[in-house]
Amino acid sequence: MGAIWTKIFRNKEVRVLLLGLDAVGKTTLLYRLKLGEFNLVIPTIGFNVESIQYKDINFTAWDIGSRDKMRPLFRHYYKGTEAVVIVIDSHDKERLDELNHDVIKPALQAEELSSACFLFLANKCDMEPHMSSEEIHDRLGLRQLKHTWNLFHVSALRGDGLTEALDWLAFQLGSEEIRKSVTPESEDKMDKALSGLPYCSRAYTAIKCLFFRPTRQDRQDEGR
Ligand SMILES: Nc1nc2c(ncn2[C@@H]2O[C@H](COP(=O)(O)OP(=O)(O)OP(=O)(O)O)[C@@H](O)[C@H]2O)c(=O)[nH]1
Ligand SMILES: [Mg+2]
Repeated sequence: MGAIWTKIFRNKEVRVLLLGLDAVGKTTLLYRLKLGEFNLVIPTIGFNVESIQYKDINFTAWDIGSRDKMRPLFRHYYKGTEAVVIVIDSHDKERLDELNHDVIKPALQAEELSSACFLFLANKCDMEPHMSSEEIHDRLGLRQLKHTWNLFHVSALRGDGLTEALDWLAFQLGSEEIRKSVTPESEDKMDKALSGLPYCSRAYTAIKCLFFRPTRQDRQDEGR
């Protein structure tokens, strides 16, 4: 009964766009999230769309094929989108400017995406060498963004980093389940994680601030 209740009354439907250059791992990511496993994929002609349940959020995820000729068509998918996931090949420095010009800038400037949040996934972090968070921030000018955003290192192939990234996204999209799951114990655990993981500490700090502020407020409210 509890599960049915959650499904009918509490699930929030959210449209998510997966964007990036070709061969960066968008389809691999989509099927990793949908099926929980790695599937061999071929370059996408057109798009793939899948419904992905994560906690109390139901994502309708659109993965758009990204060969050159497809890129001017991205804007036709913007309408109604609440979150944009920009997939970056963190192993490929050479194409960051192309990504910025063809994918990121048009999306950031689009009126339809003005209130969408942006999740940047530095994919293929299982491959060495890969770019650091600092380098990606600097090259893409992320600190100047007016949109809500965050950056996580992930591997769609192995699944690394995806839970943290999805938790952040679901939290931004109003997941009550994530908000309620934060406890003082998990806060302590996060503090320990922060000291042990230098390269993604910025992302963890952001999650920590975002996650814990409302919960602390809740506790204060309860004490009044
Ligand atoms: N090592 C590694 N390879 C990955 C990862 N994610 C995807 N790949 C590989 O990258 C290649 C391209 O992946 P796709 O998922 O087809 O890329 P795409 O972004 O959907 O590409 P288009 O459909 O052409 O737009 C495939 O050979 C994947 O196996 C990852 O995290 N690590
Ligand atoms: Mg694809």
